[in-house]
Amino acid sequence: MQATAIAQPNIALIKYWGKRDVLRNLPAVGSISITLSTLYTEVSVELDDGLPSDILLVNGDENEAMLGRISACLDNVVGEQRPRAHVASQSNFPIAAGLASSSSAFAATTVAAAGAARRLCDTGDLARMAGSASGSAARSLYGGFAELKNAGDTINLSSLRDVDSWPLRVVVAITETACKAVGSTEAMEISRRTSPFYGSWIEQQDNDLDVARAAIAGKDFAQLATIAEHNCLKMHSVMWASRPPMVYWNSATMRCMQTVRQLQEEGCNVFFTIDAGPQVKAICLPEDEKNVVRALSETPGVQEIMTSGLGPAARLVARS
Ligand code: 2P0
Repeated sequence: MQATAIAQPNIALIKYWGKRDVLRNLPAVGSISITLSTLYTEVSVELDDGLPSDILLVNGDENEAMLGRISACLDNVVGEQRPRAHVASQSNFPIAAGLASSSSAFAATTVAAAGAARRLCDTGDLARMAGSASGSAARSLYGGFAELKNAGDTINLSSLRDVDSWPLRVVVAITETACKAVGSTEAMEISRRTSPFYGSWIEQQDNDLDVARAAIAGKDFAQLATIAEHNCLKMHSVMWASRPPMVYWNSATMRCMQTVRQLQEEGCNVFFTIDAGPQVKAICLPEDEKNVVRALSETPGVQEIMTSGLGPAARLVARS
């Protein structure tokens, strides 16, 4: 039994950072994201009674490091008594480098595993299963703008806007393609245990979510820009003040932020966000994309530019 799914990574505008239940992987805060269009991960899962153990190929190479999390994700979706699986994952962008590759990889794995097992689930169930594998993956079960609500004993996802109703553009400035030194899962726990700012980060999140939700409902770009940058910088302040400090930025990351500030001063509708990695994502209105691409390409230290619109939800593409 085999199935293939495609998922696009999502970028949080109001960030998830910190867990309230590590075992069940429940986030400590809600988050709001946009799902991208041009970046994607395709995962095929083949359940095979004859296999002695799970096998994972990432971009054609066997990958032991991620195998444990992928096997746990399959156990959760298919059941622990399941046949072993051959899993092959292919992404068209650098992985484990702060480009949200785990969001698309675990969303696609969840959908492909449910498809291979012929398990019927609604989107909310798939999102909860993807989220227990990787928190951000839950949001890639939705296209366009999505919100992850952190209420009660579980997570609930909802769509805030569909893909076409506010066609923002995302310009990604790649400043480094090597894998990050500390993964998000571990870094979040270091922040929770040691950052003096962690408590106020958690306390203020509901307000940031309210402001961003209203900005998205009203297509208020300026309001979304202000709250998204503020939320991003607060998350990085929590990281910087952790022990050991976690600084994901490099000098080109800073220069990209200055480029975005300069563009804003020139009247460009653009704002930045940065995740657990050194890449800068500049979100802009379509009419400003050309200027944003030009300015970021000319910024010293930028190795590559990727552009994207908003994209669709994770989906099954083949089953046999
Ligand atoms: C986010 N990030 O909201 C935040 C912003 C990175 C910075 O979600 O431990 O891979 O697998 O649940 O989802 C990256 O963390 O963490 C992340 P786990 P995940 O997009």
